[in-house]
Amino acid sequence: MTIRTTLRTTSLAAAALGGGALLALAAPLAANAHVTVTPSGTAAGSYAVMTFSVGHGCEGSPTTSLTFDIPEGVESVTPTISSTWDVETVTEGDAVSQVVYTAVEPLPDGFRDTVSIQVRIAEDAAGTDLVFPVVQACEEGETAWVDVAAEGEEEPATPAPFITVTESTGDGHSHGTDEAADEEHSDEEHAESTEASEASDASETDVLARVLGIGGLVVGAVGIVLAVTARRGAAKQ
Ligand SMILES: [Cu+2]
Repeated sequence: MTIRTTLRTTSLAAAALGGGALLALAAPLAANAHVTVTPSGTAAGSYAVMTFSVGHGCEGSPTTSLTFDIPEGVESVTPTISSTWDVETVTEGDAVSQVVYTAVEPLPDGFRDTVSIQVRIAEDAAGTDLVFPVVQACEEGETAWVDVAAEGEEEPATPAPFITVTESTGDGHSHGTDEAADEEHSDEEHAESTEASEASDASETDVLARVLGIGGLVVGAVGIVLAVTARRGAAKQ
């Protein structure tokens, strides 16, 4: 999937202008198809809904299950029931250590779906990253979205979704913003949740628009030069 996206992006951009700025465009477009998380909130000591999006299969093979590891810093786990996934939890002692979503029907490559887990973010987790490693199993093969980039490093090929916990708002039993959860798929929210690791859809669109705009200017300039040349040619005769 990643390869296919990259090729398509490259040919699109190449058709538009050809040449240099293309690699810069191709990378973030491919990155957006990973398993990503959109949190309804990130405040320490609050309840928040983590909505995970799966945007493609395993190299073309349909997705059959998603197994999430629940990190330290999460104090309660309440998976959201889904009509397209069966859900079960794995506990270690009192705590939920894993949440397993199994597709009712395998999710075909090229289609996206989401699963949501409500968590309580620990009061003392402010300033830390909560990383949710997830193994995507497919009819053929699997992809382990478990890698974490060290500070200043480039994003790994298969990054684990994560959020950065913000300061407590002081409201110890806040259930977060349910309205925000309902709007979880707006571009704006997607941008917020993925800003640490990925370029947003919006900024890609901007970049693409700008590149196409520049391409248009170049084509326009070439047109003028040709016109001038033609007229000079005509004048000489
Ligand atoms: Cu991807």
